[in-house]
Amino acid sequence: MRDISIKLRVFNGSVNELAALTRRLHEESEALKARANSLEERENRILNMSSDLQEKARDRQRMHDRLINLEKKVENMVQKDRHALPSDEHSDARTIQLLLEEQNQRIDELGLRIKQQQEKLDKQNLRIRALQDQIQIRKENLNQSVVQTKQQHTLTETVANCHDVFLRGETASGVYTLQPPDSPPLRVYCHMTADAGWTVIQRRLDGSVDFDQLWNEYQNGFGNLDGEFWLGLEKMYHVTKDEDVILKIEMTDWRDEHQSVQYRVRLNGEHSNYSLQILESPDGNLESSLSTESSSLPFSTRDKDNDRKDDFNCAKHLSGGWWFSNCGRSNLNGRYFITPPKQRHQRKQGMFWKTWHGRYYSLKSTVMMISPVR
Ligand SMILES: [Ca+2]
Repeated sequence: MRDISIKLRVFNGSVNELAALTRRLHEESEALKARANSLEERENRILNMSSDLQEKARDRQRMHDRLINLEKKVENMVQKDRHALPSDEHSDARTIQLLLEEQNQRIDELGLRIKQQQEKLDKQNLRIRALQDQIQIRKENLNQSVVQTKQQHTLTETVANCHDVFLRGETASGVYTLQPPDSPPLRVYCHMTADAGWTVIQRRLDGSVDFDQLWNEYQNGFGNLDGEFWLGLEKMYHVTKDEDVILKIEMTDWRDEHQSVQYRVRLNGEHSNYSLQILESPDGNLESSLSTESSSLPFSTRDKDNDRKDDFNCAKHLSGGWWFSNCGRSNLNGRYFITPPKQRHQRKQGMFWKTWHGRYYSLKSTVMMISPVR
């Protein structure tokens, strides 16, 4: 029994071992099954992937084929094109090239011609400039001679007296230089009015200049043009030059009253001792102090007695120089008296105009002037 129980125990142990082994086998079998499943899944996936890849490979092949077809088509087309237009295009291109070459050649030629023309123009410009310089020089010379001619013309023909100065547009009284014909330039005082220029030949106003002078001084003139002066017989003659003039004499007395007389006269030259010829005189009493009995009255000074009184020297007896007739009518070149002298023989040496204030009244101021007859 013991054996049997031992055997049973052994058997039980074997059964237990078998059971364990069976469990292990079952577990292993399960694990193998799971692995097999997993492998199957993988295989399926790989199969799927493989078919995808195959599909893609086919697509790629199709694409490749299409590309090759396209390339062939393009090649054909290019070949066709090459063969289609060969001669025309080549000839056109050649023609165009030739045309371009010709154009270039022409442009080069034109450039050369332009350069030559430019050189010619430069030379002509230089010549023109030289000619312009010559013209300018001639112009300046011409202008200079025109100015000189004008000046000569002006001096010799037009500015013979103050009225000429007035006619040239000068309206201000003052000292001007005249250039009468055949005369040296003359400095004179011009008295300008609204309608005329007067050449002043004598002015007395303050006694600053001694008028008791000799022939030579009366011939050439003395005093100051801006103040008291006697222009001079020779200058008066050059200013009038054998032309009739208006002689105007303005006088002022010590009450500042004014008188004025006018004559149409001619002032003659040295050959007649600068005689005064009164051509026209108003009939008034005032004017009679300068009337002449004869055709003309020569000028007299103390050292040159040309008066009408044979046994008497008017200038010596009175004073200064004047167109004396018989001494007693007038003498505006007499002595200047601010206070009249008491002595009668002295008083008659003054500046007097007999038909205004008598021969013993010495005037305060006088102006004598001439202007051409208009
Ligand atoms: Ca005499």
